[in-house]
Amino acid sequence: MRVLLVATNRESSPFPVSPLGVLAVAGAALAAGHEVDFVDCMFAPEPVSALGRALDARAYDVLGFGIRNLDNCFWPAPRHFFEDVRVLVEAARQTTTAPIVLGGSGFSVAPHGWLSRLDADYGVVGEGENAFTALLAALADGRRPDGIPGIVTTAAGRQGGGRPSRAPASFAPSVAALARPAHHLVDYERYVRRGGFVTVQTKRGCAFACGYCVYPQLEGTMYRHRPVDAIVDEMEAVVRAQNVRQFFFADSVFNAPRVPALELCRALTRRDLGVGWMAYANAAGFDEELAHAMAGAGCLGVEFGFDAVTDKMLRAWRKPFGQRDVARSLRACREAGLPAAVHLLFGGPGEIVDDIRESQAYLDACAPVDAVFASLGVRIYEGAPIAARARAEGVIDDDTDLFFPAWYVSAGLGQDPMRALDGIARRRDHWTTATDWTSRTMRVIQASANRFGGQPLWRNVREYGRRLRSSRT
Ligand code: B12
Ligand code: SF4
Repeated sequence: MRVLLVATNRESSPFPVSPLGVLAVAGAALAAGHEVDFVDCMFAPEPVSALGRALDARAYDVLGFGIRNLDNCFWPAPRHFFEDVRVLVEAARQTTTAPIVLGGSGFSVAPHGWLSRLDADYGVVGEGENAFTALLAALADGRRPDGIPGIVTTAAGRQGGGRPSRAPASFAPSVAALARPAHHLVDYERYVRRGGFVTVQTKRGCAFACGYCVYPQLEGTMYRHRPVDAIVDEMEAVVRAQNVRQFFFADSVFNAPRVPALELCRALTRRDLGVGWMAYANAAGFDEELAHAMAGAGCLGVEFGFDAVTDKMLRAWRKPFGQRDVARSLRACREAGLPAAVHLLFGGPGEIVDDIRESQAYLDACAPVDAVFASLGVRIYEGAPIAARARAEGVIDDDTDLFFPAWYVSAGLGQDPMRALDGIARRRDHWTTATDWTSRTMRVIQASANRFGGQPLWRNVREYGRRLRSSRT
């Protein structure tokens, strides 16, 4: 079959993210013997025209649209990506009668919301490799794609009326056998020049169940590891083909489980590809041995998604680590010379302003970090544990359409929680909040840091903070 895959994402904050999901599906379709063309909307001045040119050049049997983001999960300045996708799907509909398939993480968090609003034929919930190739095989044979795990149809989406309901995702029993993502379809140099990376996954799944998180829904709750050599081979192939050396491991949590992460670091050190990489980590089992192994393997900096650092809020979010693990992780980075940033998520169940103060005091007492990103407001997604709590508390009701953002912000943070958070965050140069990220000055700084700053982009946050704070006083 002739397949056109379109990566619809154009979000450039915090940097343009390369379309690993679509490349994974493209790799699987190529391996199954299909012809695949690709349109990357990220840097296209006119995405609809770019799509139109591809459709004019060739007739396709199937069109696949990759939807990475539903919205930007950002309470103080929410942005929804429905319109970006709608114009593309409508333009395609006017040009071709080929079946249209939607997929991607932004699709999978709200599949019925998308299918009830767009004139598409099928959606793939969860992993795309097996589901999409099975769908292609069925369409090629003229069979109805009934019973393929992960495939939802527009009719089902319409019945749902966009209302909260979940479709079961499909997960490959093993990711070791999946085809390699079709990295050759992307011009990585353009991403890297703007602060981006080549994205690679080392495993899928998260075995934890933190209160707001949908990652286990998207990737499953069982860890499925890729063989270490296959990961390093994949990176080496990209380095050889495109001479780019900046990588991001897009695992939900790089360091959990710990032993495969250590093994990967050792393999990277042995193979000495001259690459630099970043990853998201948490505090579970993060220690000096791992920090040293990561630094030796080319890690440029660790982003810790702690979300909380007080015992009370770590418990409230059901995080799989405690305060002592936080302190140990930060000390380990310090000792290994690894730059570290901490992400905190304020506004969780039962949180009060004193908890923000306590978080700051606790981090002050730990080994210093380069940056603290303090977010406020929790995006409520269907199926995440917080959705049930928000319903029970009357924040949302059974009819709330979570395709559009709804937020949980603890009432204990008062009438103006942003102001409360800013008041505390501004006492430290390396703490930043949405107020900084949305300021014009900061956006200009971000754009130029992405182009000229080197990685990690956040390593100069303390300096920017000092200047911003002094320019305000
Ligand atoms: C790593 C990551 C990041 C890193 C990216 C680093 C990098 N260089 O890639 C950082 C921290 C920068 C980041 C930023 C953001 N992210 Co993020 N990120 C992730 C994460 C953990 C993994 C994404 C990934 O690459 N997965 C690996 C690939 C292989 O999986 P995949 O993309 O899902 O693709 C599979 C399927 O979806 C499907 N598929 C994909 N495309 C297609 C196309 C077709 C046609 C078909 C049929 C199937 C299909 O098949 C693929 C293979 O199985 C996910 C959470 C998760 N666990 O999925 C969130 C996630 C994708 N991010 C999300 C969001 C919102 C963002 C931000 C907008 C804001 C934020 N809060 O950080 C920014 C946007 C950045 C941008 N410019 O677009 C959301 C998206 C959904 C939503 N809620 O809107 C997720 C799901 C997390 C969440 N909160 O729910 N992110
Ligand atoms: S927040 Fe992190 S550790 Fe917790 S469930 Fe989500 S991905 Fe897993």
